[in-house]
Amino acid sequence: MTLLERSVGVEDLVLLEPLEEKSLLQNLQLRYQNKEIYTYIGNVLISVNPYQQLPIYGPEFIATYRDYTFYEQKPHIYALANMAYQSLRDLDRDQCLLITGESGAGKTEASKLVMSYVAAVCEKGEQVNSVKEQLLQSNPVLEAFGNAKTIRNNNSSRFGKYMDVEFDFKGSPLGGVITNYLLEKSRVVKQLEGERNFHIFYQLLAGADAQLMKALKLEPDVSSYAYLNPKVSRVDGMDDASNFKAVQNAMAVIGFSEEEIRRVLEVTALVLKLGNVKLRDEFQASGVSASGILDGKALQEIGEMVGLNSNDIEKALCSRTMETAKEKVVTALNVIQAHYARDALAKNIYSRLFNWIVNRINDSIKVNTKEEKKVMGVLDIYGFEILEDNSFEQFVINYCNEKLQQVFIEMTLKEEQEEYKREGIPWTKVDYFDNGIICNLIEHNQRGILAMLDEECLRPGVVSDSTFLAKLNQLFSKHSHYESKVTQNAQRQYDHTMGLSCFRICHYAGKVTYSVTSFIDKNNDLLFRDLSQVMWKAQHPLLRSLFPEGDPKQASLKRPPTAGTQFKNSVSILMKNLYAKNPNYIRCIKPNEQQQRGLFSSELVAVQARYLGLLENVRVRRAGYAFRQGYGPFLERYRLLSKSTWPHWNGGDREGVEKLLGELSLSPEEMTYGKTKIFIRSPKTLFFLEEQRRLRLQQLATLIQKIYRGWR
Ligand code: AOV
Ligand code: MG
Repeated sequence: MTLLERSVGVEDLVLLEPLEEKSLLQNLQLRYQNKEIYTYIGNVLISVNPYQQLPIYGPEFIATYRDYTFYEQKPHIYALANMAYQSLRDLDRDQCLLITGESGAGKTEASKLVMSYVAAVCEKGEQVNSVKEQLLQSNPVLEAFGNAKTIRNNNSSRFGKYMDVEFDFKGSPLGGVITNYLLEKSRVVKQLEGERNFHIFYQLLAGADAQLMKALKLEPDVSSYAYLNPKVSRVDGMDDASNFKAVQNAMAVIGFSEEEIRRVLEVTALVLKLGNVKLRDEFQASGVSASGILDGKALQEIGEMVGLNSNDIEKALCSRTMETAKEKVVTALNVIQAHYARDALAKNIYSRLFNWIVNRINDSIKVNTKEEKKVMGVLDIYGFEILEDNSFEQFVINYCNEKLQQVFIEMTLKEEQEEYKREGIPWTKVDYFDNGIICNLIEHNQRGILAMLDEECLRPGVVSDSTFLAKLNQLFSKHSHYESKVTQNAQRQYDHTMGLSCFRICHYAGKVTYSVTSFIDKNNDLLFRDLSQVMWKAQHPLLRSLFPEGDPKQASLKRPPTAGTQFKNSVSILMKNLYAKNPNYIRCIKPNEQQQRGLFSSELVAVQARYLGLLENVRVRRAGYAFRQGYGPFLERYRLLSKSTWPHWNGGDREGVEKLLGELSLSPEEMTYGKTKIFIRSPKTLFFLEEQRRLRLQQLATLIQKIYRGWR
């Protein structure tokens, strides 16, 4: 164990003196500059993104960490993975790994490191190896379809992912289940400046061979496609062409047939082509504005590829059928509405394709045995986002992070409490900021923002984003975590940074101003029936299967829940799942906005440290006993400090520790003897022990040198 190495800061922030934000940041910075990216708060791992490949991963390091307990080696993600895996295998406790942090902080990389660690240490065997491969290969596939270059991260996950890996009694993986959360589908049709669409589009154009390009009727030039931003066709250090091969290969390993892979690529190509379907104004004889196809080539190609009559697609894009009990009324869409319908269709096809891919992977990795399973869940979800313009997507992403923070607070306290109980030590209550009030503001069944949004979406009559906002302003004007221009007006506190169509939530991680524009639309997430019906008519089996509601026999289907409600429900299932497991935390930190190695911006890290509640976390950990360790490892480390235990000790571990500490004449309030662990109250005592140990080692080294010289 090397808990204290002065030159690189403390390895466990619990040992920080004095305990304040400044020293915490200095410590992280010092470690970062020494390429020590991992630091603990007790059993919570903090990871600062190095933005460079450090020589600390791979088989050699895995071999080291698998043989030691948590504190015996330098802090490392392998140590955390090992602790989780061992307690799953040996103690039969289902585990979950919660990886949090903002965009680009290193969550996805962390989840991959954990998975590769577990894959490396579990048992080998043909069957197991094939399951492992499938689980590992799901990553490149999901990243190709669900990740994109954003301003913050060249490989940003644009969906949330929770993966349960299931193991047998020996700890060998049997398979798993992936749950995905709300893909950011608006990216399909529009990206911010400097950002790209999902990787797969560029991979396809760069990597498909001539034959495939011909079959899909694609051109390699990114600028040929309206949905792709030609200014950022490439990403530094990312080889789209070779990634395309890797993705196809990964799909094959998972078990996609050649035909399935081909179908997936056809649907992907279809989305690209939809963007090139240009529409134009047309006027009907009555003078009503309508629309039509400007250039039929893209539409023609789509029709041929998926077995649809291009006139049928045109009709569905340019008009809308309203059905009442008695009659059907067809209204023409103007060119803006028709473009809107086209984009809605593209987004829907793509996000449904993504869900289909996740389900297809799940079919392959599904566990079919009835025998008892042990589960390790790994959560890698999009981080808290504060953009210049925040919309519905940021609202749900931040809501999810708010919930995760709640889990974190409750579970760290709970775990602390339970450990005390297990060890037979009295527990004293700790005060902390409870973000339940913010969660409630958003999710309360009758009076939460999501419920208000649903009420507006389902209410007959004229509804709009502004009627929704008016409702919020009326209901929450006095809420301590809600602000808007109107409510601020009432208090005569003008805030010129906030527009009239905005509301602001004081999240645990900071204030975020949301623009309500499109909230109703995005929550409704409805696709005109004309579009789903025409898609269902396609001969293309995959495309057709994505639009079951287009089947006329399904005409009376109930309206699906709104996007917000679906999200809330899946978050609630996720929470239940997490609460049922033993949590392990990885708190990822982004050291700079430039995505550059070696740069550590204290201001940026300070903000993250605050909202990750690092200081609070250390306080909770120190409120009772700052440090605890099993009697065995503790004795091993410090026994050289006592004559009774050095050089030989033949008694039990606990007696050894009692003898040792007794001899050092430390104050008795400083420590408590638990059932299996020694608990030490203040870090100072540990500093003292460490210092004594260092001096003793020096003494011993000098002694050995003397003896050695004497020999010569
Ligand atoms: P994220 O998952 O937290 O962001 P990533 O895991 O994608 O962030 O990390 C962003 C980039 O940082 C990676 O592509 C790597 O280049 C680099 N990186 C992260 N961790 C490491 C590491 N341990 N070693 C080397 N490089 C690393 V987001 O999905 O955007 O919320 O939404
Ligand atoms: Mg990610």
